Amino acid sequence: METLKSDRLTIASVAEFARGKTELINAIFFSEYDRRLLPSEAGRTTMCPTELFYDSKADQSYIRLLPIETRLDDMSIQEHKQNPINWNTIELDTNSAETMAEAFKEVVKTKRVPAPVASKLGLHHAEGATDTQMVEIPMWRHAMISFPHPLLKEGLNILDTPGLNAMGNEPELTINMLPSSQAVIFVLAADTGVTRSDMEMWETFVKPLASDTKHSRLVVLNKVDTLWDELKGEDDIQKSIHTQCKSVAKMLGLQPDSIFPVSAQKGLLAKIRTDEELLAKSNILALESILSKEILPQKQAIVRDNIVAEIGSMATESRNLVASRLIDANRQLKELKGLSGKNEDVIAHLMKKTREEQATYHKSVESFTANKKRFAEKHERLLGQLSLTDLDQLMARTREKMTGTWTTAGLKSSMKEFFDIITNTIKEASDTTDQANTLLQTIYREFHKEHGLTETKPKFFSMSRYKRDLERLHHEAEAYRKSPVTTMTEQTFVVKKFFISMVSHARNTFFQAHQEAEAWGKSAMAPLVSRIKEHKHQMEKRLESLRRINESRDTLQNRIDELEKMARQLHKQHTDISQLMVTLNKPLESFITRWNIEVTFEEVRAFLGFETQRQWSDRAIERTTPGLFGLFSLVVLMARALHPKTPPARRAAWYPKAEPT
Ligand SMILES: Nc1nc2c(ncn2[C@@H]2O[C@H](COP(=O)(O)OP(=O)(O)OP(=O)(O)O)[C@@H](O)[C@H]2O)c(=O)[nH]1
Ligand SMILES: [Mg+2]
Repeated sequence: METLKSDRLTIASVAEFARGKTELINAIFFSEYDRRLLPSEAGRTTMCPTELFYDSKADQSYIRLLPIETRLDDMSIQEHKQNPINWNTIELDTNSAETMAEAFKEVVKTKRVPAPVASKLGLHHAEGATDTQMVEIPMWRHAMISFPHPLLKEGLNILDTPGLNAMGNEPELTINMLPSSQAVIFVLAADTGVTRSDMEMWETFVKPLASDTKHSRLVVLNKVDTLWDELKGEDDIQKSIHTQCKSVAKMLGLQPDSIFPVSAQKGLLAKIRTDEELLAKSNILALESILSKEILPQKQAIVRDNIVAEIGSMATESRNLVASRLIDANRQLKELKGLSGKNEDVIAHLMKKTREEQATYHKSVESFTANKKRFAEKHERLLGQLSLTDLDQLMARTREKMTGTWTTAGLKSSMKEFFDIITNTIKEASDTTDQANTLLQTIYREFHKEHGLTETKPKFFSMSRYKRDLERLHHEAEAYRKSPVTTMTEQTFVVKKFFISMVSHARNTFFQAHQEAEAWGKSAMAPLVSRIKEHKHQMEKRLESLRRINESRDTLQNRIDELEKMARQLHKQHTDISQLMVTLNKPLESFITRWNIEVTFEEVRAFLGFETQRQWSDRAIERTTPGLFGLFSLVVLMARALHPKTPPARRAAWYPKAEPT
């Protein structure tokens, strides 16, 4: 839901520390800054989950940092995000890559605190540290970086994560952020091979994501440059890389060709120096191409779903309406054509028949209204069951109990209680949904039977997605409690933190279910209501035209002509809407292939002054346009030859210009 709403796409990189996650992000996404933008160093570098994105609502680029101390309160990161007050904000000067890289260093800052303070924050530190000993902990719990990089502006979100311990420490990462991302890159390093903690990460955090088909999971074997032995021939090097990929694949239970051997560091270097040979050797481009192949269709699907969700039902609705008008017009036509030459009695009889029909119709509308009320009651009940007020009370109680208890057993029992209650509520809501759906089906069926109108299918509501989500959550809570990660840190603290983020995730699920149920209930009857209105209108019109014909015979042919014209128009409308619907459901490929062309048109207008020619004659325009194109291409090629990297921009003192036009 979140993705559909915001049309964002998240790529997350996950791995044990120092495998080169951050370097990979630098190399793939930010090489044009001609330097290492995000801090990447030997040892632990990234200290907290870092999100890179573009916030179009803010007027300034920024880094927002959530202090580590907020771990002591019971708010989830998601909740903190709603409130900028809790964050330290640094304004980001995007004019120079250097100052940006400097500002990013703030994100990886640490501080030294006495061991008990670290414990209290639930952060892992070396066993047996005495109370007076100082330990190093991250300054920040979470970082959000917004700046107008083109990819980020397109809606790409990048999530850089710290190594294993930190992952275990911030359960929201694993409960919310990773499952809601569209692609996860799991990074291993050729110099360390697959260690125990790599395996643990894989098993705990990455492998389970595969059950969700929406995910792309890429496994990267980084730092293959450590295998570039200069005493060996190229073939031998390739062979040893291949062998390592094979053994990695075996350990992870994957096919050998699903492991990507790359060198992020050399890739970044090659891009900065425009060293084609090194770039090819680093294999970064192959990874990029796979990434875009996997990601683009997802982006397309998101956009398409959005469009279809927005106008798909509208189109269906209009098509049905047009179809019913068409049927009615044809019916009237048949009636009227049969009338020519008949006497007044027949017309009077027809009028009587129509009036009777009208009466029966009114009766059935009454029964429909009664049914509609029954449905509204069911819907009301469903909304009550999914009520956030009740849930909020339950959440408050659960949190209170959890905060009060420091024993794992105590936490377990309050968690169990919480899950028992919500499982039951969801079950009840699901029963109500079934009843409401059945009722809806009956109403539609009766309506069709009585009025013989064109088929409109009711839209049913399903709780199954939410049920599944909560089941997954419950399952994860159980698995997490037993996972080895928890034993590494302050057990109760982490378990507590984890459960609290679960509770807020559960709230989110309820919230979405409630919203969807509400919208559904409101629109479920709408097609029938509009059909009734339409039908009423049509019957009145029929009576009206019969009356007019009864009064003076010669309007009959006019009326027939009128109806025929209307039928033709309706038929065309029907075809148009059907075509629109076909287009809507087609992949966006044709649109994407046109993208380059459209961009070229836009740019030649903006920069080369196309369409603003001074000549008057068409032939002169036809001559100069290709001429301009050709000239422009030459200029570009010459500029490229003269300045292979960045062509200098001529600027005036009053007009700072970073790039040439
Ligand atoms: N030789 C070599 N070194 C690399 C490569 N990629 C990254 N490194 C180095 O490995 C070290 C760790 O890289 P990072 O990008 O900080 O690793 P990380 O996975 O983000 O680590 P954390 O942030 O600590 O979780 C740095 O010194 C990088 O320069 C590579 O392809 N080859
Ligand atoms: Mg890092």
